[in-house]
Amino acid sequence: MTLRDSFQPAQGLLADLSMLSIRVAGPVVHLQLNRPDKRNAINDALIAQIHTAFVNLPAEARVAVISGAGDHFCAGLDLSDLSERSVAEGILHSRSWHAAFEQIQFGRVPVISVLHGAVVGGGLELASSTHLRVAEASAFYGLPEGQRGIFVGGSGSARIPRLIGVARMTDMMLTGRVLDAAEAQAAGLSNYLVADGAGLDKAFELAVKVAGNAPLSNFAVMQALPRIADLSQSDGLFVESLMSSIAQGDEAAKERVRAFLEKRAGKVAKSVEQGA
Ligand code: 1HE
Repeated sequence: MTLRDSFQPAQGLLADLSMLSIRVAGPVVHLQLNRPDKRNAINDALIAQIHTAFVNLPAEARVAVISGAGDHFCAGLDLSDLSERSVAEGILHSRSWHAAFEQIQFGRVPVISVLHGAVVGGGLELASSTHLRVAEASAFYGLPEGQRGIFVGGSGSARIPRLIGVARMTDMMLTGRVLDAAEAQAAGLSNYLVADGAGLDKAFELAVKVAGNAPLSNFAVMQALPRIADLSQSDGLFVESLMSSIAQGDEAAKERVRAFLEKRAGKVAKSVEQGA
């Protein structure tokens, strides 16, 4: 039985998460945006459900995979919510997206997104808050905020330039340029590019690898790495020295190093796949 066949519905969820489908298989939790009739557009209820789900991941989860039901990953902000908001409500709304996506980037487990079809606006902001992005060939990426007369509000201005640079994001927002899957892979937006329909299996394969790492190594990669990148080199190296010695001091690290020295652990080997 493959991992894909062994997923079971998650038990004991705390809140109404009706717009998400959440299933677990061993250490992997799979969350699916489940609003395909609206192309998984994110309204107030769905952003709250995403936040709640990531705060309350099943205890056994060591890694999460997020994908979208239907033909698209996510059409971004539900535009039918937009027109009635005052400026003050708009700020709080944006902050609610920040809180949800912060929980993804700086939560308990690494998160892998599976991107297909439209990955636009807030959908791209969501994808940018995950740690690894697996794209299918059908994926296309846009920031139609510029055309809709608005601005990114779901952390895109902070996260997307860190992936593809301010210049590319400026182009996407000013001109409405849409990147196809190959362009986005070349730009560094996706980590892996696979055939249509192969994204989930690739993500689950990666999830099993990530879940097999020492928890403190994953913690350091998730929590220390992006923060160090935001520090001066001098401050960053100081934090690195602390983080690396904390990780090394953990019994999991000691056992893994011993395993290599005693020839019980694998060597670093060339990848057979190129870019996949
Ligand atoms: C929506 C939304 C939405 C679809 N809000 N209802 N995002 C956008 O500007 C993207 C707008 N959406 C699209 O460009 C297209 O819908 C797609 C390329 C994503 C998909 O096209 P398609 O042909 O598969 O679907 P569709 O026929 O356009 O849409 C199906 C239904 O979903 C339809 O509703 P229906 O009641 O007529 O069936 C659409 O109205 C609905 N739908 N996308 C509301 N986004 C925190 S700030 C973030 C700011 C942003 O994200 S701005 C970008 C918003």
